[in-house]
Amino acid sequence: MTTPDIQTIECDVLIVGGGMSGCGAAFEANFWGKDLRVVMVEKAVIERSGATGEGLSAINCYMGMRSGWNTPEDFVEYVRNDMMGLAREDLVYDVARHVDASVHMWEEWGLPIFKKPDGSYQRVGRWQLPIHGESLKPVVAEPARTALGPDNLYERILITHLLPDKRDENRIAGAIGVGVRDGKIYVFKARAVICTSGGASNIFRPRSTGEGLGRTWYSVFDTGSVYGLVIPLGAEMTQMEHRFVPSRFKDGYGPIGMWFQFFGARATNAYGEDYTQTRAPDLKKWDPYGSAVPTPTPLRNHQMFLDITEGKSPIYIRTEEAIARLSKDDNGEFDPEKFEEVRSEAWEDFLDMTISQALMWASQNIAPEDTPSEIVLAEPYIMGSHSGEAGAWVSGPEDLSPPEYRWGYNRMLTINGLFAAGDGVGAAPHKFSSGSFTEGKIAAKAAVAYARDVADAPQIDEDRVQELARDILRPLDTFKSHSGVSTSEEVNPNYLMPKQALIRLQKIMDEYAGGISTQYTMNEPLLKRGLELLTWLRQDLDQLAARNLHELLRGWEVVHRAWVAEAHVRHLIHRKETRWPGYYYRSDYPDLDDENWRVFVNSRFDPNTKNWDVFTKPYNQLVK
Ligand code: SFD
Ligand code: AMP
Repeated sequence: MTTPDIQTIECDVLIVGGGMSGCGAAFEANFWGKDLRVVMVEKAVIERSGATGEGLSAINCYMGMRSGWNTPEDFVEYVRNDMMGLAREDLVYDVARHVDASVHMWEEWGLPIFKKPDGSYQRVGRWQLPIHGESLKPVVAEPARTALGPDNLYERILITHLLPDKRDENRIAGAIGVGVRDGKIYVFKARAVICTSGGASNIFRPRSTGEGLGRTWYSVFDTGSVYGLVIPLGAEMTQMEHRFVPSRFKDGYGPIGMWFQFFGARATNAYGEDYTQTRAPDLKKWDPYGSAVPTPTPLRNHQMFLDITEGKSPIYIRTEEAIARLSKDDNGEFDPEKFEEVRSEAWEDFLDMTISQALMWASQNIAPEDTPSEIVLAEPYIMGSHSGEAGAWVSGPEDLSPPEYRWGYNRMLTINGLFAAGDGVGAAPHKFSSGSFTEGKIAAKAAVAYARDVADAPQIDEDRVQELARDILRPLDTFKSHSGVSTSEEVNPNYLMPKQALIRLQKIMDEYAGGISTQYTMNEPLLKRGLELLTWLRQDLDQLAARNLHELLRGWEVVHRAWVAEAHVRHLIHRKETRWPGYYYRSDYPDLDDENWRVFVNSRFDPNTKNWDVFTKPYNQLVK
């Protein structure tokens, strides 16, 4: 048995994850808590970690208040419709009123934003700004690194568990994890913890297989840790049944927003029909949301879905039409200079953000000015910052939240001293990069206040730490003890490898919880059977084996993903309606039921009894 080498770090505020919201939290915590020790722990290196590590080509959440473009009220209305009636309006408003300042700060830090000749920002759609965003993450990470200082940033350490206080299990005391370079166990003791460790890709079997395995839309490094850390501690969750099914360029997963809104492209089916036109009558059934402008994201998917299931694939995004239109001068004549500009913007859109899509174009001889590209509906992602709203149930801001949405500090979970932001916060979607960073700032200000207010220092149960340390390293021991009984290291009756566990998880979710192979469709018996299979998978995860520290990291990532999967299925079972067609379909409850189900579905896993409680919380309309 490996003897754990344990190092303990004490601090006031601990930030778990250095992505978009973690960097916002670090910057802000330093501002309000100059006299406090603020520590960040990150499993990778913050200049390229998380969803924006590859870069982005647009900032998708910007109000433009100084230009009179939008108000926070407008944004709440948009988000409410896009979520088909269900969002925490206090949280959405809170992000909206602060997000522009974050974007202006990024520009000061060096982020190039597309400008018009008069110096004003160009726009993509109503809320989006085009950027030269390949280096967005380093631009945002550098001030966070500086704010923390060299002694307070712990990189290449994967947090596996959060730690409750020894005297009060409803209070946070820190976190524990493993160094993925040195194999040491790190224990962080903190008065307040902000969990910002990201949403979940690869819960469902992805469309990519074989040579493309590992390519997904959301970052493969977003392993649902923000949920996998807070659920086992007993935090209340909300809207975990919600998922985001993005329509994306086929096989490279290139985003479509810039194409639809900046380049003004259409999508047509194999027979040249525009499904947004031909399927307009199909939206009626989903009123009042079917008539909303713009059409909510799930319903845009639903229209495409209807064409696909009627056998009208492939669906093409008409890049060639859009480029031809944008390459004309004021007299409607072809303008070679304009053409070159648009063509380079088209390539930059992917080279900035989804490089593999540019590679797909190159490998398939696609010149976007000549050839349309296929788009498809991808596998589901569980997340809270994009067009998905899964996450923790958090306390809202004091000036906006009704009593049932407020029990303490802003963005604090139902565990005292534990905060979240970005993908971690539920029912507050459409934050994207800029809103996640902003929410990190909001959470950090409150966490600093909590760390100051809480009288006594946190206490960690040392026996529990020893036990967890052994558990964390166990996959290495399991491998050492049992490898050799079979010819292949990867096939062994005594253990399963992280990759095998991941594929098993994805197969269960795909087939029983509405993935791509079941056309996003499910019913209660299927979900219950899936839950049974997940329970057995969860049992087998105790037998994970790891040949090295890399596989140890992958193993714990699967454990976090399995928590996400279980929460997702339990919530899906509870909501007896189809609220988001295009994201999923309940064949046993095929209709939207606003009368009974315009409520949040919440849950809590009890760490003592190991039971789940799933229940509803009221929706409160704050913006008329
Ligand atoms: O085109 C642990 N996003 C977009 N946002 C935009 O503003 N514009 C876009 O253009 C967007 N698009 C887009 C986006 C993402 C991706 C991958 C693509 C395209 C291809 C969304 C945003 O990126 C997203 O909303 C935010 O980044 C969310 O922020 P946050 O902080 O919730 O998550 P993160 O940034 O992934 O950071 C998580 C961090 O945690 C680390 N981590 N560290 C320690 N221990 C553990 N156990 C950990 N687990 C995770 C991670 O390494 C990471 O640093 S488009 O599609 O619309
Ligand atoms: P995407 O690139 O698909 O992630 O989209 C980026 C942003 O643009 C998100 O806020 C989307 O909801 C929005 N968006 C994408 N396509 C459309 C569309 N056809 N109409 C309105 N909004 C869109």
